[in-house]
This record gives sequence, structure tokens and C-alpha cells, in this order.
Amino acid sequence: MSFTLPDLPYAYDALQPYMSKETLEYHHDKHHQAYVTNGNNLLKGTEWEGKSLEDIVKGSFGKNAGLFNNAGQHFNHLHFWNWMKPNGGGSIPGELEKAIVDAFGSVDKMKEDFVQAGVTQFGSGWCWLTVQNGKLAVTKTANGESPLVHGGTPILGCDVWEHSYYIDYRNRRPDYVKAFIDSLVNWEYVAQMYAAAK
Ligand code: MN3
Repeated sequence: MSFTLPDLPYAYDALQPYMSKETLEYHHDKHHQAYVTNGNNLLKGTEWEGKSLEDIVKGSFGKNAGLFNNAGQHFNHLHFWNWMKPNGGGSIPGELEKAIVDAFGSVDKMKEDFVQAGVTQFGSGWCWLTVQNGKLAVTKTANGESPLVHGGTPILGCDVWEHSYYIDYRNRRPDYVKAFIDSLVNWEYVAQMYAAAK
């Protein structure tokens, strides 16, 4: 299976004022497209040709850095577009909310931990809400890694590479991650991933 770039699930200007049209044009059309193009080139002739994206990501980790970086970022971005929606960040579906309260004590504490993980990820990477050993946890990873290659199943991730926020927030990464968790998250999509992961 080769990688393809899907259209955004909303208009380029639909996430304003939290994420601009210009950011989405660069991030989706240039950055994600590059992972797709480079990933396809690097996949050719490898043992992972014809495998599912998740198998390629897990299989190439630690074995083929070029392929892993591009396939990992393709996986991360496919979900990232769906982890956001216009007028996002509202109420969390009941079963997921209960699991968050069980794991963190409150929704606010989970959000605080999530922002802290994004802010303290040194350099490029992602912060995550992940299912690890049947329980929800907040983690962070560098570059194109995700909980997939650390024994977990990601259900929400925020891209903290500078290309994701520098046009809109400049160096204010904390403001960006806070806006993401408070005003952009598509909790219905997160709840679907949680239901499939637990
Ligand atoms: Mn990105």
C-alpha cells in the first residue's frame, strides 16, 4: 500500500483564529505532502512494501530511520487533521470523560499535563494522550515517534514542531498547545480511537 495525502476534513480557514489558513496550507500541502512523497520513495523495495501503515511504522522503527521518520509522520498527521475541528474543544463524550477522571483525577488535570508535555518536549515532537497497558496516560515523543512504537495506542496528539505553530504563535508554544486542547480538539474522534484502543 502506498501513502496518499487525504484532503483536510474542513476548509483551510475553518480553524481560525486558533490555527490560520496559512499554517494549514503549509502544514498540510507542503509538510505532510513531503512525508507522503518521501515515504513512498523510501518504501519501495523494502520488506514493508504492501504492509499496513501501522505495521510499517512499528516495523521500521530502529531499523530504517528514513522510512520510519516519514511513515511515522504520515501516521501522526493523518490523525492530527482529524483530532481538530471547527468549534472544537467542547464537552468530552461520557465514557472517555470518565476514563480521564479515573486516570488523572479531573479533565483539567489531564489538560494541564498535556500542555506541560507539549511545552517540555525539547525540540520537534508531539505530546500525546495514549492508552498504555489499558490505562490513559500523557506522554511526549521526539520527531516522528508516537506511542505506537513505545507500547501504547495514541488517541490524541498535538504536533509541536515549529511548522505547526510558528506562523500563528511565533515562539509561544504554551499558548498554541493550550489553544489546541481548549478550542480545537475533536473529542468525538478521540472517543472513537479510545473505544477502539481499550
Ligand atoms: Mn507537522
